Amino acid sequence: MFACRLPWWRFSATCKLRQSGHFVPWDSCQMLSVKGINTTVGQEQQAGLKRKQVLEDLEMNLARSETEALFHEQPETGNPYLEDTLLRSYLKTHLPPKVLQEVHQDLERFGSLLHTKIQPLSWECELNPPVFRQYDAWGQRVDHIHTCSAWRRMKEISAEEGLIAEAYERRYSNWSRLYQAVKLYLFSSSSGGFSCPLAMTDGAAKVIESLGIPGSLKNAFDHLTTRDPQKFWTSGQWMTERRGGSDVANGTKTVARKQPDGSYRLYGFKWFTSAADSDMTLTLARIADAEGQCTQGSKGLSLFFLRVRDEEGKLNNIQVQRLKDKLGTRQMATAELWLQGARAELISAEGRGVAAISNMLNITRIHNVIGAVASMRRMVSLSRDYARKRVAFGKLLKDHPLHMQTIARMEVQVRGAFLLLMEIARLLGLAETNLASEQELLLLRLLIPVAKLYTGKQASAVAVEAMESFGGQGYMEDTGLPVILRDTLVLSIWEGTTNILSLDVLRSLIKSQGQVMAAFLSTVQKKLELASGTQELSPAVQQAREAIGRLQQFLAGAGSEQALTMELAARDFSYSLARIYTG
Ligand code: UCC
Repeated sequence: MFACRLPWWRFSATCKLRQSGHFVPWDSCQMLSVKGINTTVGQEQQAGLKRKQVLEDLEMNLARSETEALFHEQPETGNPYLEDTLLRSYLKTHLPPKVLQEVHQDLERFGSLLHTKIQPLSWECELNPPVFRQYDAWGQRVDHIHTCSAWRRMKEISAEEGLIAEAYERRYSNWSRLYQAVKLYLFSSSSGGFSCPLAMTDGAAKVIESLGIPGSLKNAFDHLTTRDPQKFWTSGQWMTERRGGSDVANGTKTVARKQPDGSYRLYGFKWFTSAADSDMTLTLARIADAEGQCTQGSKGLSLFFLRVRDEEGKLNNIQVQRLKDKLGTRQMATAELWLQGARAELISAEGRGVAAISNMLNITRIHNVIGAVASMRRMVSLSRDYARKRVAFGKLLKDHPLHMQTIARMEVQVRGAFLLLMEIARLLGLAETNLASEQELLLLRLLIPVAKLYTGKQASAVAVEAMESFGGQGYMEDTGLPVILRDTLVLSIWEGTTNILSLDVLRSLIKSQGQVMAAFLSTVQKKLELASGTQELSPAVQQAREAIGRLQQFLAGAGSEQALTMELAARDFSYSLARIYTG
């Protein structure tokens, strides 16, 4: 017995039908009850057979058509570059015409590749996460992390597309960094998690470059920045130990022992080592003196370079304890590693490890912003496409004002975050080509933590909101939407949590004696002038300028009470800066 499924406005009139495997619409139920009255037995049998046939035909067609009507239209996106009108208009407004011409062609080609070839690989990475095999069949310890072919292909594509190389070749001078950021932004949500090793690879290249590419690191730098997929290396960033990843100064226990040849051997336990299949890494350790004693705190930390495996693929006195069981980013191997005398090279001045690795941190934090903006863009694009196709309450979702208001609000978030990202990439490009003014350098220092902390949080909120715009479908694993949400949730955690980044905003303020704020406000003022067409000082900026003077006095005389006030205000203050700038 099956109840007929009726349109919602006819809920009151259900009927029953025997011996049917399908839902039968209301009209055919009625037909059954009207026919078959006042007939002879023979006629009735014949009529019965006929009716049965008609009914079966009807049932089949109607049942099929009703089932078809139940299907949801799949949301789709096309070439992500061509579809991104804000990106294209940004490039048109900012890039010199010749650069724009070349970049446009490459991005159009890359966008098409992402849409047709790379996106399917990304799904393969999700379905085939890394597998760790500790022993071989004969009991030998092998510690092998097996990655899928799609993941390995991502590595080749990254080299071929110059996703790291572009920033260091500087073919477009100060615009190279922005161009690289745009390619990474397009790649990010189709990368199957490969953006993570790329972030660290970029950070490692940046550290080596900032050290002047010493002879011993030239080979590594060349591998990190090559376009040859056979030679391309990725790097890890092993900062987190068992005591956690935020308080690096107190949490790092790894000891470095100097060897007669000047190299070091590292002993310790690294708790989160992302992309553990990387070729090399940068890591922090404490150098032991002749008595085996180490300096504690930040001043005892130095920065080391090491190869993860030798030429034969044998681990560098490293044992893999296990892979992490993560909520998201499951495509990528994050491992716990024992360093048991790993051979390493000291690359910072002794005790300057944190300052040296901060170059890496700033790059990976920018990559975090790239990931956040890219994931928001993808979710909102899918949501918009769905709204054009999906009918509810008798009309397309796009014709429901409240639904569209919700999408429009998300779109505003993405656009603001995107422009903030472009601004940071533009400033970094200027800094790397020695074209940045003092003010631009200060602004860059402030905007990196501000953007990281703000967009990391935005991305999760937008992902949740966008997921809701698909109704129950958004919650279904095989739509791929939950993967985006899971992977987005890490963005406010890794590379410095929201609070740690808020304190970094304070650090930049204190270290510059408030000068980062002066740079911030005068830039905001210029932008307001440009937008309004008047040179008049906006009252808000005027007030803020006066506040800066007070802030500088405050910083100069800050005691423990003021420090507490500042710490408690740090997060809201940082959020405000992000909102003002994106506004
Ligand atoms: O743990 C992680 C993974 C999480 C797991 C997620 C799940 C796995 C997912 C895997 C998927 C792929 S990631 C690692 C996250 N950790 C961080 O990002 C570090 C967070 N902590 C910080 O950022 C702290 O603020 C520290 C470590 C920087 C604080 O260290 P110190 O030593 O206490 O800091 P100081 O003394 O203030 O700074 C030391 C020097 C100073 O320079 P000098 O000595 O010249 O004055 C600072 O100005 O470093 C400089 N410095 C910076 N310079 C510190 N930070 C910066 C900066 N951001 N930019 C420039």
